[in-house]
Amino acid sequence: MNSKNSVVYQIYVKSFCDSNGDGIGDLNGIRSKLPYLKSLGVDYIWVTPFYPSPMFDNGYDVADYCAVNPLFGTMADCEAMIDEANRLGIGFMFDMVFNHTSWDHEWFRKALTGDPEYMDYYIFRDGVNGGPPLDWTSSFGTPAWEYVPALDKWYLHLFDKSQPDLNWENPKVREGLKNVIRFWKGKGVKGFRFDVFNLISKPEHLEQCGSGRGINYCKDGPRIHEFIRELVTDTGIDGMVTVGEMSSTTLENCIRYSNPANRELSMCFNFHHLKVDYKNGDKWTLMEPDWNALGQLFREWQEEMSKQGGWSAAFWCNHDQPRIVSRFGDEGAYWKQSAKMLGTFIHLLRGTPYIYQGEEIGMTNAHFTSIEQYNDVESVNYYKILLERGVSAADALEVLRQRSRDNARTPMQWNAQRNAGFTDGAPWLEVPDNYRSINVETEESDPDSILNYYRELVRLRKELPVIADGEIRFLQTGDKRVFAYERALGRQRLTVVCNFSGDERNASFADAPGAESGTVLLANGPKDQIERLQNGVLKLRPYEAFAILRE
Ligand code: TEU
Ligand code: CA
Repeated sequence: MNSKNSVVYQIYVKSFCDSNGDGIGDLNGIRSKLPYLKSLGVDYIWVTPFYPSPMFDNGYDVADYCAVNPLFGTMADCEAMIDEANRLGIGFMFDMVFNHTSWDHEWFRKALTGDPEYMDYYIFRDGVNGGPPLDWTSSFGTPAWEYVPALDKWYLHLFDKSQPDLNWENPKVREGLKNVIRFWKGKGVKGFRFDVFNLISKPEHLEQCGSGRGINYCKDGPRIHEFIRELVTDTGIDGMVTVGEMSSTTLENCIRYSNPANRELSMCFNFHHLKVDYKNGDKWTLMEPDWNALGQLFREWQEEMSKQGGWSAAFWCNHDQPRIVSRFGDEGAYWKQSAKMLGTFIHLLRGTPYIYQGEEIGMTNAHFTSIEQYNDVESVNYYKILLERGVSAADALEVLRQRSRDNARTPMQWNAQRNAGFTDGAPWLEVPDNYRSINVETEESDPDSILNYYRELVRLRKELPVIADGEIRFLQTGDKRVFAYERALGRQRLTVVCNFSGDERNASFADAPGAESGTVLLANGPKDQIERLQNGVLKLRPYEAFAILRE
């Protein structure tokens, strides 16, 4: 597997940098920003899908896995981007959307003609009593089965109806997808991210499943480990960096996916920690974060992964999540402190940290005020669903302001000029109005900026083996909004303390004996923590974060 001191940067291509003024980010735009990414110190770039697509789900509906969408550039642009990054020592990780294709993919087009060979690439079933085979909903709120009158059959789509699910039981599907990996590997790509990967193995007796959200029946299915191992070993990518998006997986499965002995993946994303503010598990009902649950989840997953040889992807943000500073931090009075605190917590964990574009400068949620400003299929669908549930338009908009995926997808804020320097044209999604103060150029010139703090976090992981390789143990702090952990390697100890609140809080050091004999390695404010410690208790500043190192 890749080395444990690596850091990954995620680019949402549509919103990163537009090189030709059409308002849409593109591959040449990415290439032009490689020196910036080099200066951040990242090792890999995960770039979201840029393949031909009708864009119902912004490219996660792939019509051709081995080509470039003209919206984003050409194959020559793509090759130049890969080669340039490789020269700089940065590897690309491409996004493999293998649970489903677009309905424009040639396999599905052939299936729709009734060709039995290609119908078996997908999951077609007969209806029941004139309705779908099962009463399932998709992840985007719509029914999960779509009727095809010409075939008198229904097909499964766990996401949008333009994203029919593939039938992984069919060896031809698996072979076809292996060829996609081989193709990009041949172009010099250094790793892969696999979209909703733990949904690919469907239940053995699909027809007998109950009703509800389809994905709940499909996660970590019966042949999942076999399918992953086969794909990885047959394409020879088991030495490369690979990450599976494993929404709602179990800890036990996560360890199996990522323990090198199983030859499956380098690591997994899971989202349990990003559901602690979902009321009764519903993303669309607002709730304050359950801090106890958040602390407990990190403790359990980090410690067990460490003990049982698993490896985590450590992250707060991606293109599907609201901005973390707006969510678990404070984008107002404590914008800078809280963004740095959240970065500290993730980057000093055991696992590979991911930085989502704009996180490193403390980008916030979009602050949209009208439904017309939203683009995302999920947001648009759920706005309607919320109104149907009787939620007022104002309340529904408030839910979107906090939960919409578009919060993450606003253009990258490069400078204080028009459109934040993202494009010379009209951006496909509006730029938040705070770009005049929150942008790369401004933060480059401020030694105390969030950007420069992230640079330090990345550098420390490379300098200190205790960060990259150490064991982890969570500490009792006596406060549910103060999270602390200790990393250990040989005789070295790194104690990390983070105040996840905008109040002064007391942190007990009883669980970290000897910490006061170390030195403060890093802090998001003055490095005076050891002097302030009294009788093993430290009064923390709002959103304070620091790390103490000792031999
Ligand atoms: O995401 C899957 C996923 O779990 C989330 O999109 C989830 O549906 C959403 O956050 C629920 O609120 C992956 C991609 O990251 C996403 O962009 C795609 O839309 C989705 O798969 C389908 O390919
Ligand atoms: Ca463009």
